[in-house]
Amino acid sequence: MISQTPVKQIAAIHDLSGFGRTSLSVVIPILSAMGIKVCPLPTAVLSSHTRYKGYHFADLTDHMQPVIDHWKKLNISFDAIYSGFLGSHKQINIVSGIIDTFINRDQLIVIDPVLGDNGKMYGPISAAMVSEMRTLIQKADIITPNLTEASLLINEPYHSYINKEEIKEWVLRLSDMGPEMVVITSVPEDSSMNKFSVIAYNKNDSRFWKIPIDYIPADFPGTGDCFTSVLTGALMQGDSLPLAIDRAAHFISCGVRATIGYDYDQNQGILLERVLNRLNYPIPVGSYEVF
Ligand code: PXL
Repeated sequence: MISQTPVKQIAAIHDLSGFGRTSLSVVIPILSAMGIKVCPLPTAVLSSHTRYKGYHFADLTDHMQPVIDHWKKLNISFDAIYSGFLGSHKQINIVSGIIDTFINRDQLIVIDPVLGDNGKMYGPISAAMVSEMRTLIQKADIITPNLTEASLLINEPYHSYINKEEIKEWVLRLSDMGPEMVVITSVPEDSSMNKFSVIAYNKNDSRFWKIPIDYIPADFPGTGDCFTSVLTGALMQGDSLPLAIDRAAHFISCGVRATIGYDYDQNQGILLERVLNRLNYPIPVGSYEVF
C-alpha cells in the first residue's frame, strides 16, 4: 500500500510533444508550480506538436492499460483526473475506464475535449471520436471546450459569432449532458470579432459567469492546455469557479504579452518560463462578471 503524499496529486492523460509547448510539456510545469504532484500517463510521444511538418509520432495506446493496472496495484488514489488531446477512439474508452477505476469522492474530473478549432476538426479527429467524446464528458465534473468543440458536442452548426441567449442555451445543453461545470473559451463578444470572453456555468448554483479577455492577434499552440491546467490547479487549490477561470484567462494574457513583442516563431508557444512564477502571486482582483 502506497501512503498518500502530503500534496494533492493528479493523473494527467495527454501526449508528450518534445518541441513546442503543448500538452504534458505545459501541464506538468504549471501544475507543479501550483503545488500539485502530476502523475503523467502519456498517450503518445511526438518529436513536436502537429503544427510542425514531418513530426515523428509514437502511439502509446497499447501501453496505457498496463500503466493503469500497475497504478491500481500500487493502490494510488488521485485528487483529480485530467485528460486532453486523445489520438483515437480507443484512447477515449481507456480514459473512461481510468475514471471508473480510480473514482473516489471529492475527486475532480477535468476533460478538455480537444476536437478542433475555428470551425474545423483537427486532422486525426473523426466523427466517431466526436460521438465517443459526447459519452466521455458525461463523467466529467468540468469541461473546457472552445466554441468549435462546443458546437461539435451538441451537434449544432458552427458560426463564429453567437449571441448571449444562444451561448447560454449551448452551455445548458452541454451541462445537461453531465458535467457540473461548463467553461467555453474564445466566445466573441460581438460581431466585430475584436473582443472575446470565457463563459462559464455552474449547475450547483445555476450561475453563469463571463470573463472578458483582451484580444491579441496571435495564435500560439498550447494556450488551451495552459488555460485548462491553470484552471484545474486553481480549483484544486480551492478557488471558486469564476476566480479559477479569471486566474487562468489572465495568466494566458500575460503569457501572450510576454511573448508577442519578440520576432519569434509562434509555433513554439508562449514563453511559459517567463511567466510561470506568476502562478504564485497573491490572487489578483478579478475581472469576472455575472453573465
Ligand atoms: O495543444 C493541443 C495539442 C496537443 N497535442 C498535440 C498537438 C496540439 C496542438 O497542436 O499538436 C500533439
